[in-house]
Amino acid sequence: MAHDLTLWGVGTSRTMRAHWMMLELGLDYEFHPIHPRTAETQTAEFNRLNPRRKIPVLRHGSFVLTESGAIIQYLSETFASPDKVYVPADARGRAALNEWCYFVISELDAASLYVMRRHEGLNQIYGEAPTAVEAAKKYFIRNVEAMASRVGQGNPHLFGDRLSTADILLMTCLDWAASSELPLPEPAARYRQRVAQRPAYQAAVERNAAR
Ligand SMILES: N[C@@H](CCC(=O)N[C@@H](CS)C(=O)NCC(=O)O)C(=O)O
Repeated sequence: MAHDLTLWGVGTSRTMRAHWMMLELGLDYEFHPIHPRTAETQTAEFNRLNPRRKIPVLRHGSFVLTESGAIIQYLSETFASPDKVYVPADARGRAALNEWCYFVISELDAASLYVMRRHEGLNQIYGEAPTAVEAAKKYFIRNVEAMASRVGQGNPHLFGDRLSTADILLMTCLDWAASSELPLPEPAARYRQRVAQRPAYQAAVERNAAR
């Protein structure tokens, strides 16, 4: 492995983000196809990597990083060549990119989709909360509708011709929403279809399904 990169985790929207960025950047990496809440995330070795016992986890040499958003940002900045992934050099460019990233991670992922996941699919751990689930669904729909006018105005991606960390975050949330049967406004559905044509996206879907 030229870059000594190792990734732990498969099978979820958050692990998909890390595989996808690796493949967009053409990186060769070792990966451990471990799933959440399994014996593999409870070992002493994994606990040293991430005491929260969550995936994904990236190791680059001796540097260990958790949090899918931080992982893809680190990879994009460390390995990007300008033709592959959009990485702005100036403060306003970075701020505009961060605006999207923080919006997707906080409003679409943490405050909406993850609330639904915790209290529907994982209710044996986090408890039943039908009112919170209903409110999270409505909150997701409201936020996606509000952002829909800003996707795909003549551009294939959020920031023009090139893919960015924000696209990977948004796309994985739109896929997550679609698999939860949440309605997507037309511009968001078209954006999703367009981005899904990328070969690295398709390769990442396959890798993220590894057992
Ligand atoms: N904010 C974290 C969330 C990581 C996370 O919750 N990962 C899930 C799989 S998608 C997990 O490992 N869950 C294990 C658990 O809940 O104990 C990220 O984006 O990486």
